[in-house]
Amino acid sequence: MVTGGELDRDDLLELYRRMVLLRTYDERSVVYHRQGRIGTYAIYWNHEAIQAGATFALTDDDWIFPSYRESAIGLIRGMPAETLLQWWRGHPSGWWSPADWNVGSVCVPIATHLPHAAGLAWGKKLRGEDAVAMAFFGDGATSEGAFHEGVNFAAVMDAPVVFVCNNNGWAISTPVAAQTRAESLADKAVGYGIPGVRVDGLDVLAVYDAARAAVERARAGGGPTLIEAVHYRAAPHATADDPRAYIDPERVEQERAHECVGRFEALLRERGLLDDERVASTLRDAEDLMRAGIAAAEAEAPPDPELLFANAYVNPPGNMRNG
Ligand SMILES: Cc1ncc(C[n+]2csc(CCOP(=O)(O)OP(=O)(O)O)c2C)c(N)n1
Ligand SMILES: [Mg+2]
Repeated sequence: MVTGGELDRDDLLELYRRMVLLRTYDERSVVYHRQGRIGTYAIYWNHEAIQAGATFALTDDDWIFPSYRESAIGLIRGMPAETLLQWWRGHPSGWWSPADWNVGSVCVPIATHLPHAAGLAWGKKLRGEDAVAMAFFGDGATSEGAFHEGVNFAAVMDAPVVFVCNNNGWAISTPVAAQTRAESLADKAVGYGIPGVRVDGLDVLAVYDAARAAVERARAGGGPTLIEAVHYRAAPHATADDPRAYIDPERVEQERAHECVGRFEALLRERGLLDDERVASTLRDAEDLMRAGIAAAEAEAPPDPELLFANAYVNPPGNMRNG
């Protein structure tokens, strides 16, 4: 299905640029990890259509609440690559102030950022501001108490939140069929009295359309929406995972063959909006940004180990004091 009807040429090319930027960041990060230049990294290869498509429906005043799977989402707001890389290097300069970018801290504890999104959105509403919060989480997150608390609270308060569930079929090694008896994760919306929408998570324009409708509804006072973006995890859960122990490699190969960036690129070529030259220059720009980002991250002075204890103890125990 080709949608995104109201997007003009510049919008479509910007959306493509963001997808390529996200893809390049992800692929380079896996290399940097193997080179020992960043720590364990959560790969999001083939999740770019969800991340770029959903956030394309936001304005810069709207807030984004990422999980570790959307760790680089700040790129689409112009956040420096070195900041994001430093996060994975465990360097304190990787912790940005959420208010600087309207991007919440990367949440590793599953679903814990959903109540944050609900609270922020409710607060905005109480203040008469029309900002929307968009929270990203996985299929596994829908089994967590914080999912229930966040979605229920947002629904009851008509808080302007868009809940974007990336259903990639797996919570590490737990398949979605072992996660829930619900036929679809979007069905869970019924229990909260809010709309639930299911989209193809590899179709960036379908994701955008669903997000745009949800954002409009939220901004108009209609409350939250749950979007389930369905796809299939086409890479390991993270660099520390070996999925050969539990996944069918042939299925993964099939998924990789119709990955989302190439799919959008083909559509734009068909529409005469993209040619080889622009494809190459878009990729080159993204690679340059990453090269500069890792160089800047590595040029930074190592953090002071004392920082580990700052704000943790009024009186550090004896075994944590120097000498
Ligand atoms: C509260 C909590 N429990 C367990 C974990 C360990 N853990 C890390 S990732 C993950 C799977 C999450 O799967 P899903 O929500 O589908 O997101 P995906 O990684 O597939 O994007 C788990 C259980 C965690 N980070 N936080
Ligand atoms: Mg998952």
